[in-house]
Amino acid sequence: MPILKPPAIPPSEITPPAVWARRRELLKAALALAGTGAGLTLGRPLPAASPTGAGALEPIANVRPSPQSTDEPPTSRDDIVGYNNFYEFGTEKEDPAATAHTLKPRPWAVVVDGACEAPGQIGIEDVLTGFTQEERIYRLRCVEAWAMVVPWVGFPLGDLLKRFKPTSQARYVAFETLLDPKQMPGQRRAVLEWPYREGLRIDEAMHPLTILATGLYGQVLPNQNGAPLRLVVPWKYGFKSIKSIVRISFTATQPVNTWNQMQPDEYGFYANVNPDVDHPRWSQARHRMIGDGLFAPKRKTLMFNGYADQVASLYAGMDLRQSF
Ligand SMILES: Nc1nc2c(c(=O)[nH]1)N[C@H]1C(S)=C(S)[C@@H](COP(=O)(O)O)O[C@H]1N2
Ligand SMILES: [Mo]
Repeated sequence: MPILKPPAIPPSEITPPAVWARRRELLKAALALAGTGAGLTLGRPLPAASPTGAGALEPIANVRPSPQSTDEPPTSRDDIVGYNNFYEFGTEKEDPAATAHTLKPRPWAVVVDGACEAPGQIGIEDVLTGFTQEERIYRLRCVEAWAMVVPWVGFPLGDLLKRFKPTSQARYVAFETLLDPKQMPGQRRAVLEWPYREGLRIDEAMHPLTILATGLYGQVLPNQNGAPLRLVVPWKYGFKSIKSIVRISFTATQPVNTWNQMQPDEYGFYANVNPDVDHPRWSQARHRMIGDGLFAPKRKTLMFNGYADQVASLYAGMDLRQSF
């Protein structure tokens, strides 16, 4: 059934970072005030957000630190689990934390098919126990001006892909999020073409920096961050990091990716963080870290999000203005 294209909604600043920061600061100020008076009922700090499953999330055993990590200080967990982009649970940054409790991340299986010798599926328990879980502290940068440093738990995507024996026909890898409007009420509205889809070229998918994340801050992923399994590609904009994956397919041709399908002139297939290629409606040369104060200066955005030494060679000979 054809879906009527709604007016363009970018994966955007419906709640801009500055407004979010201001809300948090007001909340802190209100709490401080309550603390000074006889604020008996408000003596206990209120959570800044109410992250789904906070406090009840399983720790991941035997996580080893990864040498691939940045040494930048991680963003606070409250911000990572309270300020999200996950249109299956609403278009505002605070919606997923409030509503993603309807997602059931267990049991869960991921189908792997397409151009490979051993297609099949793998359950989330086998994903958690079958691969060496590493803590990798990566920066996630959105197309708009916000970024976070996240201590992900995960493992290289390539480790999983190899088990399914891709053939020489496998030039790309396509990913799909769960399609289930009961669990994902945002899918009842045609704000995007569901299910959410993403793709990588095979060499990008096999690059050791590309991970499947199973957790953050030492625990399994909260629903709003893409439970039970999501992609993280640290040198690309956040929209490549598809959440709650149910299908991975090896393909011969470049797969569809949702934001490119919606707005091809604004969101390319490659989506490499590139300060020299502006989004048509804003500059991408600078960004703000979530958690920096309201008046902190924006930071200069680095080519490939600071991972140029590791990944620039993947794009040798390509015109990155053309392939943005
Ligand atoms: N299925 C799905 N995956 C998604 C999105 C989405 O709306 N649906 N949003 C993307 C965008 S634009 C960003 S910036 C990141 C946000 O990840 P975070 O909420 O863990 O910070 O998820 C990406 N993955
Ligand atoms: Mo994003």
